[in-house]
Parts: sequence; structure tokens; C-alpha cells
Amino acid sequence: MSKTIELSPVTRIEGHLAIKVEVEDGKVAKAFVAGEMFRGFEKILRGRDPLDAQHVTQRICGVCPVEHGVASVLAQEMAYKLTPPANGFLARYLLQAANFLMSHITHFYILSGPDFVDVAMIADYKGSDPALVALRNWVKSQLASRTVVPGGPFLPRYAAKYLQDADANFTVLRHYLEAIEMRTLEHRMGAIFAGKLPHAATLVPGGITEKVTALKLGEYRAGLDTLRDFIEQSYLPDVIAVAKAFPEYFTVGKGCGNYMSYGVFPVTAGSDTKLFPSGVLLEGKLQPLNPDVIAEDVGSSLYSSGSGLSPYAGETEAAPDKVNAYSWLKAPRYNGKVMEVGPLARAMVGCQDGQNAALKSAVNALLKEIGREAGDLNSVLGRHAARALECKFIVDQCAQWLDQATPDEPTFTDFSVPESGCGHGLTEAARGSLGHWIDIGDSKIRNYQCVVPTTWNCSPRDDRGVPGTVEQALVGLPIADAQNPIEAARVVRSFDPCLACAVH
Ligand code: NFE
Ligand code: MG
Repeated sequence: MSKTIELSPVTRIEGHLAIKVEVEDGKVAKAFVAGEMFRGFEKILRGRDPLDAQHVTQRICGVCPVEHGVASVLAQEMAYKLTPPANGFLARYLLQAANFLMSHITHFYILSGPDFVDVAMIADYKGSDPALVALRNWVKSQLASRTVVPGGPFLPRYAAKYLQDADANFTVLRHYLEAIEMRTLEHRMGAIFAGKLPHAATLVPGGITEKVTALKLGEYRAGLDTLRDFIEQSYLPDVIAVAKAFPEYFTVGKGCGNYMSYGVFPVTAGSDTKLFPSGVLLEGKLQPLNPDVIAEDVGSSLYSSGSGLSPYAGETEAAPDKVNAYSWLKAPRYNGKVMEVGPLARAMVGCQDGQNAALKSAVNALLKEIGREAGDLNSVLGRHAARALECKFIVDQCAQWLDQATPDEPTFTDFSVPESGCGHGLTEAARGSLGHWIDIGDSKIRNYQCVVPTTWNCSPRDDRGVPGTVEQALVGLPIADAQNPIEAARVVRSFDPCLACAVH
């Protein structure tokens, strides 16, 4: 007998995501993933001064504003034929890196962690760690309260198998609390070059308006040392502990199997050699990225026109009553193919021969430690592992950029906005490939289109009826108890969706 399960909104992600799965014989037979909100940033931008774009688009999201700002200034630099000086590039990389680290650590501990950790066990904590004692007392007071959600944000929760060992749970819960402090630190480090965060005030085409001084570089370096310790001594070991405790999550949540990375984090200022290289892995074969074959379908999306258009020609006309459409996300495709983007995609592309040999050996070493094989990476826990490993590589790269920066040298190149021109800015955000496309006429924005990581991953069916990668990852998933569909929540959260971004 078939049964339909609807989750709306899915919690512990960003934004308004609904999933609907049809379960037959205990397994998902069909899945629909929908963004439930229209925002209209692409319409807001039309007719505005191009220099508004990096500020307006950062308001798409409070989680990855920096990456939207970076994508925007890259698009404008292409349109203005402009290259930043070395310090401008390096300060931007350090800012974007701080944002990646903030996003990944928050995702594992705050958003996904409670799917695996037995948070209720804290009520039985008998140790003397002051932070855990305070957490225990607070959870108990919440449980006794009649006026708020009992135990929130930890409880109520799905009945499921969580980490069994009490000490393992207490360890991860202690790190959950530390992760909140790391998040503050990462924002402070980013703000050294952003002026403030979220929403960097300093990003401009041609570089960055904040100065690079010895004091700023030293402050960033001090924060980096704390973060490196947390990543090496807490984050990676905790991901490994979860991976060993839930081996079944290396066999579910398989996405479409095609991976894309626009490439991010040049190893020196302006270099084409990137820590996470660009490329498209299509049916197991690596191809160079060709931005010209990116297009968006709207057959299943709540938009009225412009299916299959390149972003330069893209349109954003809302059609809330459109028949047979079910999502406010468009369906981006690469040469007509569904792509997975994000940390796993960056690892898959980066591990191909000729890309990043150090990343490949680190991925293999991690797989060996967990007792898994390369074929297991396309899974829920493969995504978590890729995210954690990526943090270690980013921290080490940051230390190199700090060495490369020259205090008090210029951070931006002056320019004027041309009367007409167009450009695209392709970068990677924490959740995957992010592109902004700008078309300028009469010195105003004629068209502005964003194609965003979660739009790729959470896309609805395209014009050929092919489901998006999260929809594909849900199909075949065993769901033991329709009242407690934690399996589906774990699959969806492994992609770290941000629906505010996806619908923009
Ligand atoms: Ni709103 Fe974002 C990231 C971007 S995801 S978080 O990372 O771009 O679609
Ligand atoms: Mg768009």
C-alpha cells in the first residue's frame, strides 16, 4: 500500500522547504522537493545602478552573503574588464574562507548534529563540565515548562536510533556549544576585511575597500589557530565517530552522480590554480567547465516564461497559479543534465587526476579510517565527511594567503561603470556552485540573474521530467515509520539546503 509523507517546513535548514514522498513497500517511490516562497531579487535589481548589485544580492541570504557579494563583483569585473591588486584578491579569499568555515561548522553541529546525537541524554548527565551542567539544567527546565515547546530546540524530535554511547553524545554536545563560539569567531575574522558581518560593506568591483595591515593579518592568524584546533580535534573526529556509528548512511542518499564545481580559492592572488578546481564530472568523466551550456528550465516551476534560457536571457515572472508546477525554484541544468553541487561535488571533481593530488590522498586516508570505499562517498555521510575535510584544507590555505599578503599595499583598482557590458561571476559558496550574470545598458542593470547552489540541488523536475538531485537522493530510501521519517530528514539535511538562496 502506498502512503504519502509531507514535511513542511523541513526544520534545521535555512528557508522554507517542503518535501513530499510517496512510500511503497517501506521505500520512497517518488519524491517532490519544493521551495515555498517567492522573493524576486532578480526583479528588484532591474533598472538599478550596477554598483548596488553586490550589496542588494548579499541580502539574498544571511548565511552566505559574502559569496553572493563575491559572485557579483566577479561578474562586474568581467563587464568592466577590471582586475584587483593582489591584496584585494587575498582579502576577499580570507573573507570568503571565514564564511565557508562558519557555514560548515554550523551545519554539522547545529543543523545536522541533532539528527545523530542523542540530545535527550543530556538530562542524565552526571559529570561536572560546567557547560554541560548548564545545558542539562536548561533542558530540564524546558521540559518542565508548560508555556514553551518542551525542550526546544532539541525536543520534541523523531524517535530513531541515535548515537548509543553516553560519553560519545556528551562529547559531541560539548562541541555543539563550542561550535557556537567558533561561529562568532569566524564572523569576527571575516569582519576584519568585511567591515561588519553578515553582509560585507567592503566588497567592490576591483577589490575590497578595507585596508590590509599587519595588525589585521595578525588578528586573522590568531583566530585561524583556534579554528584549526577545533577542526582537527573536534569536527573531524566527531564526523568520523558518526560515520562509524551509522554505516547504513553510506548506502543511502545517492544523488544524481554528476558533479559540478566552478572552482574556488586560487592558491595565490588571481591564480588559475585553485584549492578546489573547476570541472564537471559527467557519468564519471571529467570535463572542463563550460558556462555557456548552463540554462534554467521552468516547466515545473512557478514562473510563466523563458524555459531553457541561458541566465543572460533569463526571466523571472512569477506565476503562482501555474498548473502542474510545484516549486518556486527554477531547474538549472548543465547541457540538459542534473548536477550535484557542494562539498561532495568539489571533492569528487578535485580528486580526479590532474586536479588536486593532496585532496585525493586526504579523501582516501579518511575513507580508509572509516572503513569505506570511494564508491560510498555518494551518500549522506559522504557529504558530511567531504564538508569536514574541506575545512581542514581551507584553514591551511588561509595560512598561506596570510603569508602572501603585503601590509599597506593597495587593495582595489579604480574604475568607472561602462555604459553597456555584460559579465558573469562564477564562484563556489559553502553549498556549491554560485553564479551571477549581469547585463548593463544605459549604465543601469538591464538583466541580473543568479543561479544558486541550492537551486541546483533542490531543483524540481526539468522540462524533460527529470527530477532534481535531492529528489533523486530520496527515491529508494527505506522509511521505517511514516510518523518518524528521520531517514528523509537526514538525506535532505546532508545537502545543507538554503531555500532563501534557492528562490532568491
Ligand atoms: Ni543561503 Fe548559499 C551557500 C549560496 S546556498 S546559503 O552556501 O549561494 O544556495
Ligand atoms: Mg535565478
